[in-house]
Amino acid sequence: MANVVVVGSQWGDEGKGKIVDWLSERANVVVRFQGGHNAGHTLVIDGVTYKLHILPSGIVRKGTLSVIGNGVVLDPWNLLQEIDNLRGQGVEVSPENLKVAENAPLILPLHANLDQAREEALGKAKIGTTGRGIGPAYEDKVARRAIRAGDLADEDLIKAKVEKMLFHHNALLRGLGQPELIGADIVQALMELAPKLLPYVDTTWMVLDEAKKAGKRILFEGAQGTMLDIDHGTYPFVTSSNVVASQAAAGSGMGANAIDYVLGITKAYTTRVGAGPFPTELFDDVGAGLGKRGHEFGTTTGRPRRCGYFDAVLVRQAVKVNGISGIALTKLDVLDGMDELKVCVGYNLNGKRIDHLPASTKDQENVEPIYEIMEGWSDSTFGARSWADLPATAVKYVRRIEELIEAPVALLSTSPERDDTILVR
Ligand code: 2SA
Ligand code: MG
Repeated sequence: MANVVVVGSQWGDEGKGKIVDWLSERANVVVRFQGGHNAGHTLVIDGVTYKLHILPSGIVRKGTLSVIGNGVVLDPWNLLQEIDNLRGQGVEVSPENLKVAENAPLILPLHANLDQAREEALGKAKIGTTGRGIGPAYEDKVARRAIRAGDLADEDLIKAKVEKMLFHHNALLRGLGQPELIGADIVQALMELAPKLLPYVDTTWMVLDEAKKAGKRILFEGAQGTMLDIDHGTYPFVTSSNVVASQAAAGSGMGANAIDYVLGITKAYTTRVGAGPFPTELFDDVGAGLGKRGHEFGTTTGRPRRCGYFDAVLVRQAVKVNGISGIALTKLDVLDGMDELKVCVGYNLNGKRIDHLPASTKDQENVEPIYEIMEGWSDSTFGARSWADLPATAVKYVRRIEELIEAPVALLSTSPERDDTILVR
């Protein structure tokens, strides 16, 4: 495999961290191309757990270059903290193995404050964001007033940009009856930060072009999942970036032809954190059992995840909008011991059968899943390392999923340990 994009095919938390880590062993460069520290990728290596939020997963491997691309919104204070934490765990991080795009917009404290204040004001109608300031930072990027990593080299520019940014944000604060922000304070905080961040800042599209020319293998590490994509997800209950595979090109400054393979990470059942439609959600003991056995708590916020049956309609849609070449199926072992399994194969909407998730929020809330019932298995699949180790009914489940989603299972993962990865094809 040459250059691979890894994307989540559901609502995030599909187990991308482990697969990305497994793939990063075979890559020379790992690139984050969207999102920010709302991602939470857990890596377990030789029994040591690393929790990454903004750093690309390649960072824990010697000799691998990690790139934070222009498509990311970067909280620089959080980045420096994460670097410190990793160093505390004995991981080397330096401008040699970490590069930050000069054109990556920064998340400032005002963005996180706004994110949280808005969620609070929305009350029951809230999105359930991670509160990290992701949405407001992307808003400022699109509104052309963002401060970008490379700007930190120029104090005069920072002063002008902060003023422009506050022209907007202070008007908002005034409207809410809240105290206005003082530009000089923000400028000072950014200037104190500058010497710490700037050593990592680079023209990353060029770095990546050089890597490509040198025949290096590049891994694009997606965060969140397709149903959280700003265009293709369950809008407005989505994150504020494009998370689909094509964003790997735009969000890193590489051409679309840099992508050789799109790997969709897919959990053997479905979970979601935060609010929004979830057709196969379970509110019974079966759902609670999935959450318990699957340790379904968010890496970033620790929130319990909502759980439900596998939704093949939704994943098939993800296969199409990403151009998924094959999937990595994760957490099959969580289904061990269930007598029967249900797989959603279509929806009923107002008395009509449909085979895709409609775009309207109202329709998304009203679709009723049509289930196919499959036999479960009692044997353990946990830690299985070969296809032959799997119970026949588990194999049947996997094969049926492949058929329904119109994509092959390229990898099967049966535990958080890296070595328990079954290469199917
Ligand atoms: P935000 O903070 O503006 O991005 O929140 C908007 C919605 O997006 C959801 N969201 C997520 N849902 C699941 N996982 C997320 N991150 C993963 C983690 C990382 C991953 O483990 O924490 O799998 O890549 C994530 N980030 C945002 C959020 O719940 C809101 O519904
Ligand atoms: Mg996660």
